[in-house]
Amino acid sequence: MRRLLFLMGLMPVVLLDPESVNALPILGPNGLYYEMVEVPEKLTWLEARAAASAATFGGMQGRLAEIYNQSVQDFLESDILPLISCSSNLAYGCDVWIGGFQPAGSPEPGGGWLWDASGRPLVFTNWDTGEPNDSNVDEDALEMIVISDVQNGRWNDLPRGSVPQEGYIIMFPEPSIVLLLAVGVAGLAVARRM
Ligand SMILES: [Ca+2]
Ligand SMILES: [Ca+2]
Repeated sequence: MRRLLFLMGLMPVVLLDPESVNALPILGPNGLYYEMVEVPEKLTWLEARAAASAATFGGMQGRLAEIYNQSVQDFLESDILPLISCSSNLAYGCDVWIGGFQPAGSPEPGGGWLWDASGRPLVFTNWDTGEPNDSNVDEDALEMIVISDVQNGRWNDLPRGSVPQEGYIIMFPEPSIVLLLAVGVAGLAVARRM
């Protein structure tokens, strides 16, 4: 019974959008968990951001996924992207939101891009050919192209509050908690040496 309760505590909880289809979070190469959420009726980046921030897993709060290096990009392509069925849009494939955005006033189309939860700049990028292009005017949010010929996992800029897409990727825990843990571990290491 105690084991069952423990396992129930690790089940992901998403408070918004009961129509979504949640895959189980999977541990990535950087020690964070990533979860694919498919939303057949589609949602905007702002809606995905709110849903990811309301999701919890094992007591950890989620945020839209952030990708700092190639190993996480490779992991998402091999382990997370295959978990979306794209059943609502098989003819054209489907795309998912991740946590990058471009603050107002940034040089277009490529300037100023940040990760939303951590505030870190996009150093590693995986833009699709010709992207970012700001083509719809105010394409200031980041998405991954999941199924579209050979474009699996490439990045594209789209508007934040329109042009809804078929899903989003959550990361657990949110980066501010990771930072606190890292500072705590570093503090312990220093304290032990003293
Ligand atoms: Ca833009
Ligand atoms: Ca674009």
